[in-house]
Amino acid sequence: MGPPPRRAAAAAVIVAAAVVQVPRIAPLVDALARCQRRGSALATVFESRASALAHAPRFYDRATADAMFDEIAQYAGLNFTSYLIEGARVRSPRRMMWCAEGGVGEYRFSANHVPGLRAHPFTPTLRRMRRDVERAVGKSFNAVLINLYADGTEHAAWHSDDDPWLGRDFDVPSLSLGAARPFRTRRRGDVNETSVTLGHGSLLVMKGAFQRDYEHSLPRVTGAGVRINLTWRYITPALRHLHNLKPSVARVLLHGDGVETHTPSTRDSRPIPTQALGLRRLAAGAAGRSTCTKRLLRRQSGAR
Ligand SMILES: O=C(O)CCC(=O)C(=O)O
Ligand SMILES: [Mn+2]
Repeated sequence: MGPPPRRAAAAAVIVAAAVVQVPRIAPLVDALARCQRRGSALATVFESRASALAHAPRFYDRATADAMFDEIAQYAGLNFTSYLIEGARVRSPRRMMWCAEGGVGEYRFSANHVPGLRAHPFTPTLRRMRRDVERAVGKSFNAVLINLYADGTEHAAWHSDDDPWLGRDFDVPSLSLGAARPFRTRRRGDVNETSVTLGHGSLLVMKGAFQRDYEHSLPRVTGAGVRINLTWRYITPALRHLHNLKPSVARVLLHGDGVETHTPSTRDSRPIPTQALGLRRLAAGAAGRSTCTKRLLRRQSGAR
């Protein structure tokens, strides 16, 4: 026995209405999916002349980012590196590991970065991340610098990724996993800063002339947990031999005279407390110098 005729007629009307509504529901479903994916695509933070910063706060979903964090945090190659500054060995303010392929060898930030970071092969997880980053950015990358910050005291001092072997203008994608930390940028010689919070699974891209026009840093914070960051780079094959030259020297070789050099801003010339140098001294040697001089020495050494 079926439903009474009046109820059957009402059900037919409801079904017909639902069918008619399908085309109207489809955009709503799309919008919902977009909401869920929101943050997975790169959006511009700022653009200025030939430089830009773009950010995707949720490039990887939580579960994917968790699995990547758990694996990478175990990499045995993640260790402190050190710089020779006026005879003193100075430890880096975070652990690092350099992975490269296609014949790219060790990485030295500068002539003082001895012995530098030896090149490790890409793991399957790093290959997968590189593929995802390459798709999002539309460029190829043959190396990645992994940083591990054990807590909020570990940090990255103001610097630019202006290593000569990267060429002139290029994109540097930066993937973050673990504790969220503020990432600061400022135009060279300027005191105004822009800060972006880099959270678990986020992707930031420093684009174009960013490394020539801007500096960036990851300041100390209180109470942060472990954070991992991966900056992807493309080492230009013809420029491989330039990796261990100081930027000022290499710029002259690369671009000739007249190109801006990496001079400290007015803000950097102000004396700052020793602990703000961002590096732990392992040997005596610079104790008698002013904090300003120490800061300049560190910058000239390429330490970061
Ligand atoms: O950890 C970060 O977000 C920045 C790291 C960085 O600037 C670098 O490795 O050159
Ligand atoms: Mn950097």
